[in-house]
Amino acid sequence: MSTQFAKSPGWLDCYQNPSTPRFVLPAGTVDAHCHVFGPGAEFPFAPERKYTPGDADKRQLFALRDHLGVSRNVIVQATCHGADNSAMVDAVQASAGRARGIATVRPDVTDAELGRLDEAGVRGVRFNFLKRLVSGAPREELATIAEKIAPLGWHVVIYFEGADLEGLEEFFSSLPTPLVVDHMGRPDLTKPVDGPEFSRFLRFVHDNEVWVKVSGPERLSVTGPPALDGEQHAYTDAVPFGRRLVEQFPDRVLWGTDWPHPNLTGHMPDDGLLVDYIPQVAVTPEQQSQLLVTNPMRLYWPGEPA
Ligand code: 0GY
Repeated sequence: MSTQFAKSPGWLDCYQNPSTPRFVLPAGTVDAHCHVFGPGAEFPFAPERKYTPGDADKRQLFALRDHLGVSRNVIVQATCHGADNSAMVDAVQASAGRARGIATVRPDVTDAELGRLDEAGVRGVRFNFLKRLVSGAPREELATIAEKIAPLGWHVVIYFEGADLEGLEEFFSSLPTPLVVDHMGRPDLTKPVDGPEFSRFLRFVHDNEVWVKVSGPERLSVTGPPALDGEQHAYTDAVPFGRRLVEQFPDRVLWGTDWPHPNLTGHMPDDGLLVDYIPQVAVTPEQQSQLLVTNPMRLYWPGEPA
C-alpha cells in the first residue's frame, strides 16, 4: 500500500524472510512486546512523532507470529502513533482474541473511552521516559492516568533508561497499579551485572509489584554478535542480565520480539534468531514455560487455557 509518509533517514525496516527458529517455542507462547506501524495511509502517524517508520502492519505481525510458532501477541502502542490507538486497536481486534493491547492515553481520557479500549482488548497504558521518543513525561499527568486505569485492573508499562531509575523509582512506587518494565530497564551492558546500577533495578523489582520484559538484547547489546547469519549465541553481553532476572524472578518475567524493532541503527536482527536467543537466558524447560507461557497468560489472559 502506498503511504504519504517518508521514512526517517536511515530507517531500517524489519528483517525480510526470518529464519525458522531452531528453538521450538512451547505451545501457547506469548510475544509480550511488539508493535504495529500504520499502514500510514490508513492510520496516519502522529504529528508529534520523533521518527517516521516504514509501514509494519498487522498482517505482517500475524505472519511473523505464525512463522515463529508464537500463539499470542501483546501489541504496545508506539510513540510514532502518539495517543491515537487506532492502528493498535485495529490489530488487536483483528486477532480473534489472540492479542492484547497497551495504549497511550492523555490525562483527560474519559471513562467511556477507557471502557471501549478495555472491551477491545487493551490491558494497560505505557509511560515513556526516553527523551529521544517523547517531549516530556509530566508526572502529575501520568499519576492522573494511572488513577483512572487502576479500577480496570490494568497495569502501567514503563520504558526508561537504567541510569534514570534513581530519579524515577519513588514515582513508580507511588503508582496504584502493577508495573511492567520494558527491555530489562535498559541496563548499560558495559557495567557489571552485580554493579550498583543493575542492583538498584533488581531491588526495585523485588520491592514492588513489577514484571520485567527480558527483551531488547538487539538494542542494548554493545558487543553482539548480532542475530544474523545463523548466529546461535547472539548478544552475549545481554545474557547475564536476562539470566539474572529469569533466575531471581521466574514468575514475573516476560519475553517479546520487539518487532518491527523501531530505531535500530546498526543492524536489523533476524527474528528467528531472536527466538534462538531465548534459551541463553531461560535455560531450563520450566524457566522457558514460565517466561513464555505461564507468566504472560496470567497477566494478559487470566483464567484462559494456553
Ligand atoms: C521499543 C523501543 C523503542 C521505541 C518505541 O514507542 C516507541 O516508539 O517503543 C526505542 O526506540 O527504543 O520498545 O519499541
